[in-house]
Amino acid sequence: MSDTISSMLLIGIGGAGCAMARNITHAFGENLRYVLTDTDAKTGEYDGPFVLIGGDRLSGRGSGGDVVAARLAAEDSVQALDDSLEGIRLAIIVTSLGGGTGGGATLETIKHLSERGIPSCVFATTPFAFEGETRQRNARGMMTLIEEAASACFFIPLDKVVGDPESDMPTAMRRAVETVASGVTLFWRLVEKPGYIRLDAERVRHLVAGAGRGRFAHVSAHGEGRAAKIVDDIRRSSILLAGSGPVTSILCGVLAGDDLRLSEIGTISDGIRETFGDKASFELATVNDDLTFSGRISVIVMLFESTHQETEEPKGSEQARRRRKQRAILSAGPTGRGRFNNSEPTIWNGEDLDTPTFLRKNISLEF
Ligand SMILES: Nc1nc2c(ncn2[C@@H]2O[C@H](COP(=O)(O)OP(=O)(O)OP(=O)(O)O)[C@@H](O)[C@H]2O)c(=O)[nH]1
Ligand SMILES: [Mg+2]
Repeated sequence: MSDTISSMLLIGIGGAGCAMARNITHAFGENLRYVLTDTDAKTGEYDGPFVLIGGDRLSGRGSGGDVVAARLAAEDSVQALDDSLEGIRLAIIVTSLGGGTGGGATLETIKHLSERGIPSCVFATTPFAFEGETRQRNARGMMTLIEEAASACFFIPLDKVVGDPESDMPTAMRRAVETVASGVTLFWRLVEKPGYIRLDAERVRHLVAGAGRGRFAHVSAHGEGRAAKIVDDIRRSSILLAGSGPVTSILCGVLAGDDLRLSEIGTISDGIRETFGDKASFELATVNDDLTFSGRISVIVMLFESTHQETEEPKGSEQARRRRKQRAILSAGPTGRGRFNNSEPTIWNGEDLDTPTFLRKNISLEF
């Protein structure tokens, strides 16, 4: 265990989100700062720190899939998280979109943390196709809002995590929780465990600031040619390949025992850069832990497409809001009169009516 108190907090939100968070704390196996939060009191029946949200409103029965009720519930009681925030510089939120609490309470939690200067990095699963359109729509709506509020977010489609359509439902659900949880556990190890190329919570805080929506996957291999196998899996990963624009920054974490060879690190980092573009900024971190990884290499990959703004300014903060407002005014301003450039302006009562109303009246648009 690291000898300093961690400045990273894991927050599980909603039924499935808390199940993932519990899985991560067990897999990590040592002290990991975490808190679980749900509108459903049953989630708190397990060991560990738990905050019931919306007790007065929802009486501990869950939101019944109602995102708005969950948002209001979280608004009422999100302050109860403050006891867990002492010394915290970065929050890692795990949740599942599709129900009410995972979406609604996550958004309010991100905003609350942001007001306290704590950036959030969110790992959220999106529903299986078989769950139906209502849950899919619920999830899609919240993805946009979470992306806007969080420093960085990764949406992980459950269908792609499980892969095998022949899985029965309990197996698929269990495998999904385990897969997402093991990825986040590896990320946690990368930050909290010593390695030759270190990544600490402060560096991650810097990296995720303003990073926006990213893609996240992890792969493992052992035996002869393990580094090449990892590159093969990464090249075939449907989650990593599902981007809409060029990758601008890459974080690659390599976790292995002391038998990790330099040539293997080279194979993995070259393979990733060749696959996702060698113009992207590339950050590598390693963990050498013989007990956990002997004979095996695990790699986590985070890809971002946004123009990376390394800013210490949490997205929901007052400065960030002011800056966005300013940007909105600047970017929405007229750039010329286009094809009407040579025509007479329409002046009425001393005002140029060709200028958009919001600019004439000096109304700022809040994006
Ligand atoms: N992997 C896995 N996913 C689950 C499980 N239960 C639910 N989910 C997923 O998580 C999404 C959200 O479901 P819940 O966690 O039950 O919902 P909630 O966030 O607690 O919200 P409410 O109960 O509606 O207040 C679902 O749409 C599923 O995609 C589970 O046991 N395993
Ligand atoms: Mg629930």
